[in-house]
Amino acid sequence: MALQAASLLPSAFSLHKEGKTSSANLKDSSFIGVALSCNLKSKFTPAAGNKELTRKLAIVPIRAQTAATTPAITQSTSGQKKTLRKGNVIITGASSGLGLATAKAIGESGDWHVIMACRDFLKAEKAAKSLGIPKENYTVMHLDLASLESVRQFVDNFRRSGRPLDALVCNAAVYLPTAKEPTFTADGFELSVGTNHLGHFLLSRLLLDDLKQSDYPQKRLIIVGSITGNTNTLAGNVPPKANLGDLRGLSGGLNSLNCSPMIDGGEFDGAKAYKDSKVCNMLTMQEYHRRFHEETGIAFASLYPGCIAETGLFRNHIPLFRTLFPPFQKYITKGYVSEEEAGKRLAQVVRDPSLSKSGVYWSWNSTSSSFENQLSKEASDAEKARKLWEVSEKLVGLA
Ligand code: LMG
Ligand code: NDP
Ligand code: PMR
Repeated sequence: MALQAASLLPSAFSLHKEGKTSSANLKDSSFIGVALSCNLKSKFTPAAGNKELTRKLAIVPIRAQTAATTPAITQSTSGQKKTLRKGNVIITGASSGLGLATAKAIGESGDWHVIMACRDFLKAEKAAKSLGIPKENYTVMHLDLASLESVRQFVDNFRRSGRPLDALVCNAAVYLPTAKEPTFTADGFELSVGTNHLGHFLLSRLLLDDLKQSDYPQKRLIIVGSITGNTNTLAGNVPPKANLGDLRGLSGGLNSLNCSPMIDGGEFDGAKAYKDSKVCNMLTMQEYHRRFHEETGIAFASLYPGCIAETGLFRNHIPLFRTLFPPFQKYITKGYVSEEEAGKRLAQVVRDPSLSKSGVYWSWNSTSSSFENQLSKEASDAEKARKLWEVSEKLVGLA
């Protein structure tokens, strides 16, 4: 299954983990300052004395607490329509599932242009056509998040298109629950965290300048999170649980050569790697908020759109799971949501004026009203978010 996943990605390669560092002998390193056992540690030691950073970190607390409902989706979006120019939104992974449903919800309205950033150009084109998204309302552009080079090329291509950027949705993800061995991105990062977190980290950092330059009244950067990364929920307590530990595996490059492919330095576990990547997504959103919201006015948000139990996300799970999971979510947990409904929810976070608050992790209740949800202790740990930001910057070549 690991090889099968890798073969979906032309630029990915597979490696076995003979050289993997045992997690046991790494357990004593401290989180702050990260005393790493991996031989890559010197490359990833955060720069000392960054005063500018310290200053920015001191401002704007996260306001993602509970309560405050907003009206249901269908009543909300109209308002400013006629007076605004067409908005432009990039959605990664818009060739299926949530991303595609969001592209449809936004693309059929006529007041937004959707840039579908996808690794499989033809699949995305076909999907957009078959859903009847009007041609003039979308463009498919190639983006493989499992390659930093591809991310940079995508940003260049987008800039050459001359479009302003008003919203960015980091949606794409892979989930490899049955993989026995890790697979890797073109740059040698474990595939789930490399794609879901690091690819998006570089993409969003590069596109932040474009968002800043937009003259659109509401500019947004959205990173899709999930309940399964939040250990303050039942779903987040299904083993294996997310846990980034002290980030020693990430600091070592997640490459399995001299370091663990897991963020916390442990044994490879595909389901955990996915959940860890979602924690990274939610931490990254908050770090963006702390660093850039006040200065730029951009609203940074994350969300859990509900359990969309039939998407391609589960393509690598065992057939029994794929059969039982949808009825389990529909009738037992009642967490199930259709792709269409989830797409409308994410579309709200992109363009609904009532969801313009920054630093929020949005969720929806059973009547489809949005509310500001509470993140788990780890997923709202500001110190971990800062550390994650700094290590990620180095891994993607930004620092
Ligand atoms: C880990 O296991 C794996 O180790 C890891 O590799 C990765 O895959 C990870 O998160 C993904 O999962 C965790 C998981 C594996 O184990 C558990 O969660 C432990 C508990 C499992 C116990 C399952 C019992 C479920 C009880 C729910 C209530 C049952 C009510 C039955 C009603 C029947 C009505 C006819 O677990 C799995 O992979 C198992 C798959 C679980 C999927 C959902 C389970 C559905 C349970 C049945 C619901 C049926 C719904 C209606 C359809 C009827 C068909 C019988
Ligand atoms: P899908 O598998 O349907 O969609 C994932 C998308 O990501 C696909 O378009 C896929 O492309 C794309 N993708 C994967 N790898 C890459 C890559 N290297 N470069 C570019 N694109 C890539 O899953 P979902 O729609 O369910 O997932 C979308 C988001 O929703 C994810 O962030 C997931 O974590 C989140 N989520 C999903 C939940 C659910 O219940 N399904 C619940 C909570 C959150 P391709 O079509 O080519 O495979
Ligand atoms: Mg979960 C209210 C309960 C609830 C919700 C909302 C989800 C969402 N799950 C819940 C409960 C349970 N799940 C329970 C009680 C079990 C044990 C039977 C269970 C199991 C389970 C498995 C094996 N659930 C899963 C898996 C997966 O492989 C999925 C996963 O972890 O993907 C990372 C998954 C999910 N459950 C969810 C959601 C939204 C997912 C998948 C998507 C995601 O987080 O992105």
